[in-house]
Amino acid sequence: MTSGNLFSALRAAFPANLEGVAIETADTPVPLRYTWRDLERGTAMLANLIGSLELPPESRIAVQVEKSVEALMLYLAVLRAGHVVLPLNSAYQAAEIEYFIRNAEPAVVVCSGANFGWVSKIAFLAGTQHVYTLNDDRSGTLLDRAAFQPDIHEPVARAAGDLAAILYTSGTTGRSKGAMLTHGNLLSNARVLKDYWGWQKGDVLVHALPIFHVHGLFVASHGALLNGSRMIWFNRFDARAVVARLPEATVFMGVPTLYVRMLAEPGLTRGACKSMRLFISGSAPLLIETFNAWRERTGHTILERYGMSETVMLTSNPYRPEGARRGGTVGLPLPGVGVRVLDDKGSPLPAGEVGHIQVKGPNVFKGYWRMPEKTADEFTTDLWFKTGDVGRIDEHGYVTIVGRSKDFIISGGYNVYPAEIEGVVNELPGVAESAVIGVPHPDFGEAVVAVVVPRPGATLDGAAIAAQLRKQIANFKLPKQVFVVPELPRNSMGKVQKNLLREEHRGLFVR
Ligand code: MLC
Ligand code: AMP
Repeated sequence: MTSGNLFSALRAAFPANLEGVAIETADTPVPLRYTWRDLERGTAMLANLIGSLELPPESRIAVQVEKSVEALMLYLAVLRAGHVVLPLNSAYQAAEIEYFIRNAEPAVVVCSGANFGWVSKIAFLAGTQHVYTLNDDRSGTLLDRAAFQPDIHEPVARAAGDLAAILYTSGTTGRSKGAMLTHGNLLSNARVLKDYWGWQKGDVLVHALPIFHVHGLFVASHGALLNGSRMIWFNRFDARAVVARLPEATVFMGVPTLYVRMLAEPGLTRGACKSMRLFISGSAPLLIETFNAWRERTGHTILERYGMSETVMLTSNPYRPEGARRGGTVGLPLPGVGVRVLDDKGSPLPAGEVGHIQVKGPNVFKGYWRMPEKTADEFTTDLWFKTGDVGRIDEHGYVTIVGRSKDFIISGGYNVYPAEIEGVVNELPGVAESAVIGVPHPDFGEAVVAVVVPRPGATLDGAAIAAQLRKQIANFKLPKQVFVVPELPRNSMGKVQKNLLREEHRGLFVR
């Protein structure tokens, strides 16, 4: 039987002799070079360690660690061992982690050594049997244990419909939902992108994105691995250092903030980009100013694409001809992906009209983990997934995203849900109510801002609120500014008018 295990497909693309460098680190104290054989052996040893735990099929393995090549190997090893990876943003704080662990009930949790105290307490209380540590300097109990394992391992057979990963995405109401992605979802998408973006022999990817979300973990890593391509690997994004390595590379992927920061580097020149074949942007809207400035400076046209945790990649601007890449649009539906735009009543709209974007395809997830009602709500009766994005498709098939029907902010490529932050703020002593909004920001695209109303008789201080929130939520969700006001603007129905607040504060960070 041919296994549908995603790992096996990626492994099949490694060079036959396993020689040559697969990944070279760019920001470790000394450069580390991992050969294809190192990836093969390292993932085998980790998969054997996981196998030795004799976990039930499709056990969840939650991972909250700093980025490293070993963290990527752990992801691959979980696939190889036939279990389900649960990648978690390293910025999440205790309350956030507790929710994910209680909800997903992972059999294994891997965290950084620095967080072992509080993470292991949460995990053991939630019934997790095994907690390991993994640090970005190759230390920790995970690798210590794996070192005793054999370096040969037969990938566990998986069907295309079996779970490979659960990615938590927040909702406008209630808590985060775990989007269940299958081996087939991820592999079909990776294969389509390999072809669509013209991955070729000799490609070298600069990998500078975090590996706990779709963009860095799936789109970037799978792209390089499925093409047997070398990666220049950054554990942290540093614009100057990345620009310095472009002359050795051919492909780069980033969220718009990365492009904005690289444009601020004088070293970003046509010469520095001479070997580059493709610059890809996604996860948040790329401003047309950035698109144009990049073309002017480097001679390259950024290819913008659109995707989601629930669906991996949906649309992309064309690879060829380069002139067909249209700034301000997210391009055309990828082969095999259906994209349609509907009005509020659910009727299809003609080309050019703005409505709700719905999608269908082999890339679309299996549903939300243990939330059948939420899953049912997000699909139409004819099984199209409601993205929550609002946009239009022009007569040539190009999709433009103009807004979101869900209330969320995208800050530096990370989604922030106002309802979640408001929930935390409203619990603080002296707070009557709050409204969290996104306003334009030159670096992060949008920045989080909170407007807070005190209870009668209470005195609140914006800076003190921000300091308190820092202990409770991931740093990228923190309001960059907190305003204390006597009341929130409301319409005649009593609904908070966030549009007025956004208008009032839209000049806070930009002119
Ligand atoms: C960091 N900070 C942020 C932030 N990232 N604030 C708002 N939004 C963000 N995204 C703040 C920190 O809280 C901290 O504040 C200060 O910036 C410095 O922290 P840092 O960790 O040193 O920041 P830096 O390394 O500069 O990170 C910025 C960044 C990072 C842009 C490199 O956010 C990033 O890697 N973003 C990529 C996100 C991504 O991969 N998204 C893909 C999702 S997948 P303080 O106050 O503590 O100093 C998806 C689907 C799809 O959406 O289509 O791809
Ligand atoms: P996430 O749930 O973190 O995967 O974020 C997915 C959301 O990011 C989508 O629903 C879009 O709103 C947004 N997104 C992704 N790519 C783009 C893009 N190129 N332009 C605008 N928004 C995007």
